[in-house]
Order: sequence, then C-alpha cells, then structure tokens
Amino acid sequence: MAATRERSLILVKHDGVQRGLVGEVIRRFENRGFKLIGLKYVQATRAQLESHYEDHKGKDFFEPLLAYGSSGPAVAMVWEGHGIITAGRAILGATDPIKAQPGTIRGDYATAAGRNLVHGSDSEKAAKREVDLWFKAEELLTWHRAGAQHLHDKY
Ligand code: IDP
Ligand code: MG
Repeated sequence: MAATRERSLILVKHDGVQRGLVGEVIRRFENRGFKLIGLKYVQATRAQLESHYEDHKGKDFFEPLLAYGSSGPAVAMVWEGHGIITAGRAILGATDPIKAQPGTIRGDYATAAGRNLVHGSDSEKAAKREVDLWFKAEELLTWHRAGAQHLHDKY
C-alpha cells in the first residue's frame, strides 16, 4: 500500500509537560506504528493559541485556555500515517477526561477538561491549518519508517 501523507498536529500541552508525560504521549503514537515527522519544544504565545483555538473564541474557557497554555512550554508534534486523525483522537480520549475511556491518555492521566494534557487535530482541514501554524515546512522531515509494510499492508 502506498505510504499515506495523512497528518495530525499533536500537542502535549503545558500541563502535560509539567506532568512529565511527553515521553508517554510519544510512546503511545510510536508503538501504534505512526511516524513522527516533526517535534519541538515551544513557548506558545497568546496570539498563536488564539489562532489555534479560533473556533472556541467567546466560550467561557477561552481566556483561561490561552492564559494557561501560554504560561510555559508545550511540545508540538506532527505524526503521519493511515488513519492518524481518527486514531489520534482515540488515543487522546474524550475532551472531558472524566468521560474518557481508561486506556486513553486523558482517561489514564487526567480529570479536568481544562487540564486534559493533549491536543489532536480533528479533521484533515484542521490538521493542515494547525500544522502550518506550529511548523515551518522545512521543520517536517520525509523519511521511511523501516517495517512500514508490516503495519500497512491490507492483505
Ligand atoms: P479537544 O481538545 O478534545 O478537541 P475542544 O472542544 O476542541 O476539545 O476544546 C479545546 C480545548 O479547550 C480542550 O482540549 C480543553 O482544554 C478546553 N476545553 C474545552 N471544553 C472545556 C470546558 O468545558 N472546560 C474547560 N476547558 C475546556
Ligand atoms: Mg478541538
């Protein structure tokens, strides 16, 4: 099967960094078989977060989200692979961690929506916009993950 270019922007948000869960998040995506093509520690600005979360402008949690999100570093990643957007959201778990299934990142490590550790793109359109917001084109690497055929071949 031809390699897919489907991508998702995954963030370990500031609470995830503070909780020491960067490696845990990477491990789950890596073990699942997805390919990491961009990774960096970032100090997000309010303006960047305002753009990232533009769909939520006006909601009661919007200001706290920007304030907390810009209070310290996050880790931004781009993961690539067949089904990464849907699978990535499933790996994260429900927005409200109380409703998130055990076995998901939020279901295993979080209890509050305002401290739900991670972000994942929810559509191809959102992924494109978010990847462009957090990464320059030259920061994304093209590489072949050895053994990919053992993950992707359908038959
Ligand atoms: P998502 O991160 O699962 O896609 P969204 O609905 O897009 O969830 O909300 C973006 C972020 O805003 C959430 O991850 C969470 O940090 C925050 N948020 C959403 N709803 C609430 C809420 O009811 N209380 C506090 N924070 C919230
Ligand atoms: Mg969202």
